[in-house]
Amino acid sequence: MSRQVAVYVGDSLKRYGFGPGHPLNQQRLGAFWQAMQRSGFDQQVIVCEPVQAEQQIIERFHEHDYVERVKAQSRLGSGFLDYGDTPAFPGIYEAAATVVGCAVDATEKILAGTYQRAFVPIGGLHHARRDTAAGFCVFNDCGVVIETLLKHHQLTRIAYVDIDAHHGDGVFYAFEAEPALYFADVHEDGRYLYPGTGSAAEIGQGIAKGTKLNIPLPPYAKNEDFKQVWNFVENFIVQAEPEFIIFQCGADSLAGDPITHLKYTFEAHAHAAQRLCALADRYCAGKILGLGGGGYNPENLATAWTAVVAAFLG
Ligand code: ZLS
Ligand code: ZN
Repeated sequence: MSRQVAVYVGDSLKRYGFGPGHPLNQQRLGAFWQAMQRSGFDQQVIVCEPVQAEQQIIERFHEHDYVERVKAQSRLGSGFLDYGDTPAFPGIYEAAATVVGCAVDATEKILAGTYQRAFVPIGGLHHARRDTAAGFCVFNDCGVVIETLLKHHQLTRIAYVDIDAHHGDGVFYAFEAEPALYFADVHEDGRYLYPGTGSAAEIGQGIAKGTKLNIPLPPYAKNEDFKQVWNFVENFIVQAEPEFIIFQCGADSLAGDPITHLKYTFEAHAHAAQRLCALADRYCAGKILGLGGGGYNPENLATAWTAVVAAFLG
């Protein structure tokens, strides 16, 4: 089996962006790839051309009527898909479907053994719900990947680890009662930050009680605070014994992000990625999918995501 790492980059993925005045703009992919080139890692990874997901794949997670609504707004090219964070633009359907396409393609190839690990920089759109967009997220690629692993590959133990500053509410509430999804999320608490959910008391519903771990940190938390709680995440993954790990590594938890208040450095991301790779090697033959998530300071996202790819390379 090859130990190679795939990274998805290309213009069709770059199109997922809301314009120059928006935190989630089209400059982000370029900032990441430039850092990859500066460090020479671009030569060590398999560069994958982005692919657009078929509608039926998106509908593994999303409701048909919602997907049709995104298509209609995409043709119109104006208005909002939520309450003011997620503006429609012409071609937004194709751009959002491409994020899903890359995440699902990566998942299938990891499962097939084509490569062991993959990173999708614009993926990790963890706020979208089955029936609506939310917080810059049109289609929830994480949710589509989880449904794919559950329903199409019959996995029974999947780990989803999310270190974006914002709570992964779209993933959490969609799978709150699903015992096969072991969900761990370290995020800034909701006192000043969207979406305001993810208290430590939210541990899952019904038979899924205990399969969810939410760790809210106070604003201004640093690397040391992160590393301290990371031990809980690690113990949680160890007892889950996952068959596949999904890592949403949002870089908006670094100091200098314009819309959050956490104060990590890229070392938090490097630490999490290294430790998750070791767990992936132990439990799931190395199978780990990295999804970029947020990050609205270009230098931060470039260093944090490059550190994740470096850890994936070993
Ligand atoms: O996790 O805080 C909010 C919600 C609002 C305030 C902003 N207005 C526009 C809508 C209502 C309460 N939303 C957050 C969403 C954060 C999404 C993070 C995504 C992720 O990192 C995963 C990819 C928010 N924070 C900051 C903004 N929105 C925001 C800042 C500046 C602007 C410009 C463009 C748009 C409107 C003006 C906008 C949003
Ligand atoms: Zn975020």
